[in-house]
Amino acid sequence: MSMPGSLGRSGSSEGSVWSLLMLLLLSAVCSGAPSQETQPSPLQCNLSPNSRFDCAPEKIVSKEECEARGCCYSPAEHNGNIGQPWCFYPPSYPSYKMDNLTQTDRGYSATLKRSMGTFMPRDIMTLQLEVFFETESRLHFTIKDPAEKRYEVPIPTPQVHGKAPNTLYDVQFSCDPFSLVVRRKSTGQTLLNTTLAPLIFADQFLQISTSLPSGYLYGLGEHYIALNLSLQWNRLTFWNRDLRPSKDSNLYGSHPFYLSMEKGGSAHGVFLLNSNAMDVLLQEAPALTWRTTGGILDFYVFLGPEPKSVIRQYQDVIGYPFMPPYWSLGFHLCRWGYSTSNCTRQVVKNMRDAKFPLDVQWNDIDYMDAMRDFTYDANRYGDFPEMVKEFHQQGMKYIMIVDPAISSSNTPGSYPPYDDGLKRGVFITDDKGKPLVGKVWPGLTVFPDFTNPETFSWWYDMVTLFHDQVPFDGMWIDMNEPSNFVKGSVNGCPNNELENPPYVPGVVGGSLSSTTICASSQQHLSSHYNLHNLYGLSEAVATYYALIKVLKKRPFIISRSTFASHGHYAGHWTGDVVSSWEQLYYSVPAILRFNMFGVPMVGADICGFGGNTTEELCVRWSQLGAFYPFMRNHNDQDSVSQEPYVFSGEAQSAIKSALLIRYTLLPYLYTLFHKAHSSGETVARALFIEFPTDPNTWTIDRQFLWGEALLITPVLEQGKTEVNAYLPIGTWYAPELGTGIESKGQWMVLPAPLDKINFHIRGGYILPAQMPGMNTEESRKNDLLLVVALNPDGVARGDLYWDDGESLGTFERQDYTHVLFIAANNVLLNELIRLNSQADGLKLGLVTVYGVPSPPKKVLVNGIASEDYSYTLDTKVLVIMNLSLPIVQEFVITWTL
Ligand code: MIG
Repeated sequence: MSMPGSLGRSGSSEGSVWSLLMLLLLSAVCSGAPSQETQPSPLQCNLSPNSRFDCAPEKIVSKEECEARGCCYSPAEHNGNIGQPWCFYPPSYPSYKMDNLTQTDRGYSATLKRSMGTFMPRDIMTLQLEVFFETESRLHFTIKDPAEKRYEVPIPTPQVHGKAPNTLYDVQFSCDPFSLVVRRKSTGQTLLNTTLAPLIFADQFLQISTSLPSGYLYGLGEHYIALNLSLQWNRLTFWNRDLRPSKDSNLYGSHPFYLSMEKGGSAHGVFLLNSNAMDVLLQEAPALTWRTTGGILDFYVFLGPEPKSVIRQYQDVIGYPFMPPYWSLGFHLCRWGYSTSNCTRQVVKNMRDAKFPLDVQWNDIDYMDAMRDFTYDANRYGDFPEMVKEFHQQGMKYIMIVDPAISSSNTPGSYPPYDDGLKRGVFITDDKGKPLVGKVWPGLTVFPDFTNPETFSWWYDMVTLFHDQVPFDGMWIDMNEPSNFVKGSVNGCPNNELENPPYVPGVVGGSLSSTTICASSQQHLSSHYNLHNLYGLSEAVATYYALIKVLKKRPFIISRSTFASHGHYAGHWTGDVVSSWEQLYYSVPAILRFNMFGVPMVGADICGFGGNTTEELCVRWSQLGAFYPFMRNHNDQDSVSQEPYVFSGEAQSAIKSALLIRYTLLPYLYTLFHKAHSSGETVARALFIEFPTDPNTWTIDRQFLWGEALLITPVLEQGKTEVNAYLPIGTWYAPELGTGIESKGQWMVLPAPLDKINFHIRGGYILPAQMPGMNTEESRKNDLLLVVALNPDGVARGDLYWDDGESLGTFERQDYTHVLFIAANNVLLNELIRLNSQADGLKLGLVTVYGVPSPPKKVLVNGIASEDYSYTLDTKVLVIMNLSLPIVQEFVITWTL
């Protein structure tokens, strides 16, 4: 059914009649002159503070300057990080007028014209609007300069022909001033409404504002901020930067995507595909303003309606996450300052001796010869290759750091990465066309331009040559904002419009070249001004393709800098977090946000990177970190040691128990990563995503879920031995208690002594688990365990995804095993969805059933009575042992009550 206002249908006669009517209506509006032009009236300046949009975004203006712009002036007190604007647009401020709205085979197209310029230089007076009804739940629209091609973000997006026959949205336009309104048909809720403030589209300043349906807004990373974003005059800046996580700062990555909750628990998302330096302004109207400094306006709107669908629909555009190797879900250990290979060996040995699981040992820049990429120090790391091979023999993997900046001050002929790169023209150039020279760890450096195809093949060659010597398993790419120890370059930057744009977003340092290279430096695809925010992504993509060819196995890459679509290629760690309780807490919203961005492989440096940790902090951080999708303890060179084995016996056993819980749950975690890879699900999941109809969950960011079935409640404060937990509606089993808690959605205080991380299993779910080992090579051979958490009806379901854990494209080639587990009516059975030989040796050893109301009279395994079980009356837990059931064969386990 076409609803009034819908322009979404053209197929049925009803649709076309309606569209025709709308067109008539629109043209009528467009030809009529608006009242304020026929009769000039005094400015309407009596707008409520929340409805004021900044008319002086680029500088502080006086009353006179403000009024000369045709704007209203009213000084106010400062609150929030930017405060309400003193100079703001009156409703009559000139904007674009829409003409020639026509139907196309993909949606609509129209011309937007402005007759008067703004206060910004080089307004583009005529624009082209294209609206694409791409899918039922995805609307796409662009606003561009029809006369001159402008920079567009070079990431692959779906190419859709034709127009979705039915849509969850409708779009309405008004002509003068131009605005666009997107509504959800089912509820009539307005999702996007650009009427609130004028559209500005100047060469280096593009601004569009929209209303929001509620104050519940998420996303817009990377920032050091709570999960639910504050709308109190908040400014979020996007310009990738090497900066330890701190408030009101642009950090390492840019993800211009938000998710907004609507009344009733529906959600929608908006993605602005634009990589220029950008600010997003939030105010309590509630409203959001995008301000970007170049490119085009390229918007996607995702209608959900569930938050989960919004996130999947976003990933339909940017790409689903890569499938990680199984070993990468184990524990990773790193530190800056392992000065020799023997020192690194000793760390591994200490871990073994103290019986901590460890899958991946890492090295920081210490291994390098004079801190140069693709070299190793002949004295301190002379037996580097042997060290890595030894780790492999112990069932472990190895990862080392690589920085993008290439040392440029070597004797010619002595350092191939530079000599070869120079010959092949792979470096970013300055205004004279010469490689731009900055300074990073090795001293003078140049910066590879990963938007150049030649750089891809040069990078592949360097990675290959190094891997021929040192058989590493993955790469850690740091400093790729790109970070630079000098501003711009050793010669500074030229004075031009790219270095000093008319509007500089709220970047730390006040200048685009602060801690990075000159904005006007030149890359293959465009200026660095346009491409800066893609530097880390482009390095990740080059590294991904290099590793596929070199390893012929799944690449594993952890990158500091990221942009939308990063998760398709690599993971992320949250950079130089400080060892503090505050940073411990903020790591939770950070991890949850990256999961919403399609980067599920994410973690913070456990125990903190900068500064000295304490034993208590490190224990709590390890407990939380055991539930980061990416679990790595990493430390700065000057801080006190924080490897698990340096602490007291009590602390060590607390950390060990958290690690063993993680290792036990790895089959579940791996299955979640498969779901992320195959269908865009989140791994670490915010509560509101799973329970969107419960508004209590909308602000929770001190707890989170793994998938649907595991609720994690870490201690995030010093000295606490209790923790507040919200249990959403349902049954929740704490493993040590057994008995389920029936919650209607309520807060509880849980005991949380130092040796305990609280987690709950959700009734109705079955988790695949496995006996832990000292690494995943060991654990993958152990017996499987099933944790069956019955709901009040005695029902539960779950599944296991299994493959060889490292080959490329196992899912795509269908070379995997997928088994469903179903419990109902006192029967547990499996259903074999797909089998491959990898799961052949895998046996189910033990089943734990939570929520069995009374003692079983007998237990049958495949029809044969078994005595190998125990039942505990006060916990209502049934444990069935010594099973030895091949997972690739059907089984039936029955308990008769
Ligand atoms: O300028 O390689 O965020 O994890 O230990 C510092 C040394 C460079 C920053 C990374 C950090 C790493 C450090 N690096």
